[in-house]
Amino acid sequence: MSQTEWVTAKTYEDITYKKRNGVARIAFNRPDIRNAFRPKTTKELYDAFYDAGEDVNIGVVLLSAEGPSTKDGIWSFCSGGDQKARGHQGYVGEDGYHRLNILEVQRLIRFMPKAVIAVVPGWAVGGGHSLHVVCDLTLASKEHAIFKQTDADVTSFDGGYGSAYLAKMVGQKRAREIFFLGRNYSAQEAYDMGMVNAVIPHDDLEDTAYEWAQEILEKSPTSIKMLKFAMNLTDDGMVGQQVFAGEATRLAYMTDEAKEGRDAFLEKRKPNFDKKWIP
Ligand code: S0N
Repeated sequence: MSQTEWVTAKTYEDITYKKRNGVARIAFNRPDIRNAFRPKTTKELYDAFYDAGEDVNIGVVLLSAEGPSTKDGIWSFCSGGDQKARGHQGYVGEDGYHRLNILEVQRLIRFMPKAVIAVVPGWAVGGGHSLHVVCDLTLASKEHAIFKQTDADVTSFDGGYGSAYLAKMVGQKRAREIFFLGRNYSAQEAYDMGMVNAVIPHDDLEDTAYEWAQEILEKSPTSIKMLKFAMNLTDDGMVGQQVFAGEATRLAYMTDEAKEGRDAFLEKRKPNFDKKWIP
């Protein structure tokens, strides 16, 4: 059934989660504090991303943000770790333990067999900047998106994808400038550096993201999945190989050879593979 409107998939406190025609939209919903994330937020993000990854009717995920702030009308994507929730060992959850589980969310986005698009309506700062970096594509509001890395201001730094992978994206000199100086960059400047795919008039941002998602949905799902994993592989070491190779194994399961291997074991006989070594 074709859904013409977004339908709430699950209700959370710190995020919203909706689905529409093969697209999932997960959005930060703490606009009054620039969509900073606390452990509760990352737990909810993990839950929603996991659901979107498992849902066979979903092919593309948008990571966006609700807004603007009711206090001052300013838009934000995400301002990273909630500094008010930060203790001396990490970010303190409701159970009193310190965590840094935004990295688990990053890995879910990175290894999800579906395209994830960051939809940036305003500030993308600190860990929020890192999240856009780890997404497959980024679309940014022409008027309101600002990219900034404050990790070195608050001694809460992302030495993984947020910095090292960013350097592969924009080059070493630029990445070091972004982190060492912590300046503001407009959507156009971020586009010129190669970390944004398109600069979109603010009022068209969400519709454009949905349209990009629909274009991707017209492609072969297996191709999108394998291409994402192939492009990840060289930067992800053995884990990248594991993810890519796992899909190769799954494709091999679909061959007559695999069927014969399984059946021979179950029937307690020697397998009779077709002896053609196709180059
Ligand atoms: C976003 C900024 C630049 C916006 O400035 P602006 O527009 O002047 O607004 P403010 O007046 O500063 O803020 C409005 C209200 O929002 C609160 N607020 C903003 N950001 C946060 C935040 N991150 N945490 C808590 N509250 C926040 C303000 O306090 C203010 O509230 P009121 O009105 O009540 O005073 C500007 O706000 C800014 O610079 N924010 C801080 C950005 C920041 O330093 N973030 C943390 C950076 N580090 C990380 O995120 C890394 C975290 C992490 O998890 C990690 C660690 C290791 C490895 C990987 C990661 C990872 O990145 O994932």
